[in-house]
Amino acid sequence: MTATTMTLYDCSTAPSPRRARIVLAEKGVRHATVQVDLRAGEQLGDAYRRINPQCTVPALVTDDGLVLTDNAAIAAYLEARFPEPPLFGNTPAEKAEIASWQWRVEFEGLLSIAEAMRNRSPALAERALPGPVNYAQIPALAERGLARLQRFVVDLDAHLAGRDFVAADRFSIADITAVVAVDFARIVKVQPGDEHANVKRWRAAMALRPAMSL
Ligand SMILES: N[C@@H](CCC(=O)N[C@@H](CS)C(=O)NCC(=O)O)C(=O)O
Repeated sequence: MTATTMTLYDCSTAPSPRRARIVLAEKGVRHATVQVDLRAGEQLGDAYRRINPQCTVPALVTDDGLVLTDNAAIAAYLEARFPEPPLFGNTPAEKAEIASWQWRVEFEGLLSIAEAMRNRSPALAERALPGPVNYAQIPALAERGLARLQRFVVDLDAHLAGRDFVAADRFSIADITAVVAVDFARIVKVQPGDEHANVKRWRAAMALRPAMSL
């Protein structure tokens, strides 16, 4: 474990902070955790707003005084500060392939789940997007999100045929993001089935990494 003190603003049930939790664990970075109660709306309260005006988790307050308010910043910072093990690849070609899949998993996977969930959950009426501004739900977006998500699982399955990792033939940030997306898809009742044997094989292999149980 690296001797340093950082604080992760987390929510144990939410997918976005899980991504940061896994990166911290894979890098072996010791940190404190503060739970933010999203169901109670704590992210919108004054105290948390002072830490992260975007009113989202994760946020990471580093030991050198930075406040990092999204996964992209957190992962980029941790990779630069703690290069081992590399999660963004080593060679230019690896970095490019990992960045490409990271984007695809975010855009086709995570955003589809968010569309499907946030545009139909009664608990999120007026909260169709995270952040300080309220937006009304658009039910058609929930339908589109579900269709996109189902397609994402099919495409991921085809991509993983003959592969052990999402990108560059090595464990990377793209695997972390994909695990979080595939697991959280259950919130809209999408789960890899027998027809997605490659996703299931890859997910079972990922489960051998202790960080993936966080
Ligand atoms: N860009 C952000 C998105 C974070 C995000 O959307 N977090 C959700 C939890 S998964 C959140 O804070 N939601 C608060 C809300 O719905 O009000 C990141 O990935 O770091």
